[in-house]
Amino acid sequence: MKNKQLKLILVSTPIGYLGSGKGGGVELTIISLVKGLIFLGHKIILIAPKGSKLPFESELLEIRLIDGIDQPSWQHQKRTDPILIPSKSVLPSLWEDVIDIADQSDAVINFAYDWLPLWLTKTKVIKIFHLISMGDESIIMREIINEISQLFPLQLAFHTKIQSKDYSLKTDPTIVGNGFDMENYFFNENVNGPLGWAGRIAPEKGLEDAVKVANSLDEKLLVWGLKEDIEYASKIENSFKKEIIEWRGFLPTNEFQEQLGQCRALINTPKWNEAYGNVIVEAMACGVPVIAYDLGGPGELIQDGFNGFLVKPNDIEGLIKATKSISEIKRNNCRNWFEKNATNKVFAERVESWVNKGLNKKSLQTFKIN
Ligand code: HBI
Repeated sequence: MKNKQLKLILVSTPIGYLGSGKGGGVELTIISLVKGLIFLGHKIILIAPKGSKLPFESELLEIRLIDGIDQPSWQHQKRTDPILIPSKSVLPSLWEDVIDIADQSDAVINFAYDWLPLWLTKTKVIKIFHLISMGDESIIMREIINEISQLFPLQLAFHTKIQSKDYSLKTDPTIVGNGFDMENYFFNENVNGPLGWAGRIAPEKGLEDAVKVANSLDEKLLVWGLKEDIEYASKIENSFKKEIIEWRGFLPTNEFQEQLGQCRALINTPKWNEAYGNVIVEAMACGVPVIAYDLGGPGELIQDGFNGFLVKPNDIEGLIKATKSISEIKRNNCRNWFEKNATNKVFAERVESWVNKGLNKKSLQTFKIN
């Protein structure tokens, strides 16, 4: 093992158990990172809501399940909303468990986009590293993230630079990207497949734009993802000829990647500052080029003309034009980009160096005091 073994506590999102799909991209991030950190030889304690399960076991992994009511999602609250902690909330219970066992660990990594764990950092009771999983969705979250950035700059990380720019931080935060288990994705060289779209079915994901592209090319669109906003989904369906959308549902990774790999392109249409864009990397891992609005994470992951095309946000004509030229993209470029930048091993190495830098800073401080 390259570096000293770390004992790390990873704390999951409180908006649904791991495997429910309610945590969106964070679920995949946590599962991939745990596997990557274990591959590097580190000891992991994962604290997550009851019902959480991982698709693998390891003697280096302990999972602690905590009961409680889901936290309301910031994606469905207003920017000006106060912090809401429902009674019997799982959020404080998760962090009470962390506090109970924190002395057995070198560091804690928080994946929740919530005020409580960020505020806890200020008490210095435990050393918490935060991987922020969204753009700026709430005023009170923006304030506490800015505070932590000033007080504990080495303990804050984002998936992409463009996501971190949302917060106009005074100090440059650590950017760790994201990563997915290479063994779960198989390269598919088929260039004549259908068009695909994947993500939580909700307004901020802009599915209607991709359907307009399929409609104008008079072909179907395969759609994967949790139907989070039912009336949004049916509103789209009712404004087009029924047969355009082929709903494939929220599938486990192995089935999802097998189907996704058959597409000649994935169309990605974020209407918000997407922090990263997991599905974009999953598509590339299968050799599927991505056509995406140049907004948020996708704008940083896609190299226009190399592993996909970037289009001005909301430019449907631009999406259609790019779709017609997608055969210019070599599918190998997509897979190679993934192997170099976004496997869970590469991601785990970036997280490992982020945490080590933060921990060494502490020893540096004690050294100074002595
Ligand atoms: N809302 N309160 C809260 N906490 C989270 O951790 C959270 C969320 N909304 C969405 C979300 N996490 C994830 O789906 C995204 O960060 C990807």
